[in-house]
Amino acid sequence: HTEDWAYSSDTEGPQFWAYAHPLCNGTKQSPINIIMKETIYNETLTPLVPLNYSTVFNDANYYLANNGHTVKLGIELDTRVPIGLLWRGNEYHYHGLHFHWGENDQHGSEHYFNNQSYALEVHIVHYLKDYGDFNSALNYSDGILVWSSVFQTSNSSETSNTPLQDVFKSIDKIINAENKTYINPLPLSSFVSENSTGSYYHYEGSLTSPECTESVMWIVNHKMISISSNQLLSFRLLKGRLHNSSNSVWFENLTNTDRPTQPINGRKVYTSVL
Ligand code: SG4
Ligand code: ZN
Repeated sequence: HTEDWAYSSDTEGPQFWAYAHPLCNGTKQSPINIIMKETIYNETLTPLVPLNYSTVFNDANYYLANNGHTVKLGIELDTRVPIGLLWRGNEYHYHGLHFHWGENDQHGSEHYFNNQSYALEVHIVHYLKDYGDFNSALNYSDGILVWSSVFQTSNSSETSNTPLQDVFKSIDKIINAENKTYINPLPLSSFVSENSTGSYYHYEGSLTSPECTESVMWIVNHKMISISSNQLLSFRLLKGRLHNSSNSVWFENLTNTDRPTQPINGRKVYTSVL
């Protein structure tokens, strides 16, 4: 086994991650299947307060990059303006955003709702500002907050997602690992379902890829975002990194970039939705 990891492979897929990345065998892993009727209403789950989520930084460079494992959105900002959110008295700052998708519209999201996977999931990754930076925050059980939205497709053209059209049509330009392309500035709020700061599920878990660190406060929106089937097609053409195993070398097909759901191990899933 190598340090390298992949989503689909004989020797580097999710069932082998723990050999080189032992935290992936932990008891608070992500993603999970959210069974809605088993979630527990909790009145302390107050609405998230986004900071600069609607701001378009016209002076910044916004880009999409294929890092060999996912498509990532990066923002190159000159000035240090806080982008992030307030939640339960803590300030979390934006670290990055990426997607998980599947080979067809019925599969791809990492979190399941009532045993059902959906076409796409976006993760907006934040770290608790008081811990200094992303890497330091990984040392604390509440260090990272991932705000997640699941996308649902339909074949009707009315469901095409206009705010994200520019993002989706640029995926064609980053088919190979390490490709990068600049896109028009857009607000981060485009990646969150509308009016959803107050209705979400919350549980404590991990990063969903190696090192699988158990430091994530998960916030999974209740409301899904709509997207047309066509807008998803180019995700499925993406290529990952060059992988090596004992007797072969290959470019990973970057689809089904979802880790299987993990055991709940007695954890509680809370909801702000009455
Ligand atoms: C994927 O491996 C992404 O490539 C990583 O993003 C991401 O790490 C990692 O998943 C874990 O994040 O929200 N799915 S997750 O738990 O965003 C981070 C990048 O490396 C830190 C850009
Ligand atoms: Zn993710």
